Amino acid sequence: MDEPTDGLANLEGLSHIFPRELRRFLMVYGFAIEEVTTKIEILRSEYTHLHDHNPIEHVSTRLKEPQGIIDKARRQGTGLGYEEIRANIRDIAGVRVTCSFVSDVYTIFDAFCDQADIRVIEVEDYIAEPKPNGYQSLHAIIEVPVFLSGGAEPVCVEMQFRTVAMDFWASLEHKIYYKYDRQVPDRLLRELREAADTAAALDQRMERLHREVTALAAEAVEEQLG
Ligand code: 0O2
Repeated sequence: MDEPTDGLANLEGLSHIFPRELRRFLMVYGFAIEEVTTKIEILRSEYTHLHDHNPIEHVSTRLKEPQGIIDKARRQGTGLGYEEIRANIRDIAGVRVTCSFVSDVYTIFDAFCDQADIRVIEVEDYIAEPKPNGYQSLHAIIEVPVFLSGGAEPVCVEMQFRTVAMDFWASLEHKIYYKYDRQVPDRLLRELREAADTAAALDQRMERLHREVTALAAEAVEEQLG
């Protein structure tokens, strides 16, 4: 039988062993990801069936590795006990929702956060106020109940809502950042900032086109009916 551990303290370099307590700790975050993705999938289906428009391009999820949790706890000066980690590291479970248009980002975000069992803990709107490097996304830390045999456990999930253009920019920026070991030359930083502005302009343009096409299609239907 697995030995109980004193939180993650004795796991450095041993994260492949995964004692039972750690497996249970991570399992609950995995269930929270499942709860959240089910909610998002239901919203996607509802919009597709009732509004003839699929606002969600794709959904991706990630569960932080034990070593990543330990590294973050050390950076934050958080102790390595499970309770401290649970209380202070709120991005162990992450769900990213990539939408077609900026309006879809807010529509899905509102529909998700308005659900009775979702508690919104913190929202950071990097679309309204992009980061200095140009990064855009709508971030939220939420709590969702996970129903286990012993009762419901509220679990934190970091949610990111963004458009395809924002996602494209962020994934390239992330690669460049790591390629240069976080010391990106000034010229590239300037270009990345400009590329973020281009992506935002593309988002605006595509949204306008989408509205025009939708209006034209509605007119065509009205003409046929009337
Ligand atoms: P991963 O593997 O994606 O989780 P913190 O995460 O707590 O250290 P903070 O300031 O509380 O930092 O969170 P913030 O700024 O909301 O960022 C959390 C996540 O957003 C990051 O997770 C990235 O996924 C994404 N993100 C934030 N800023 C940028 C950025 O400038 N460029 C890119 N490409 N992504 C960004 P992690 O921790 O980096 O990794």
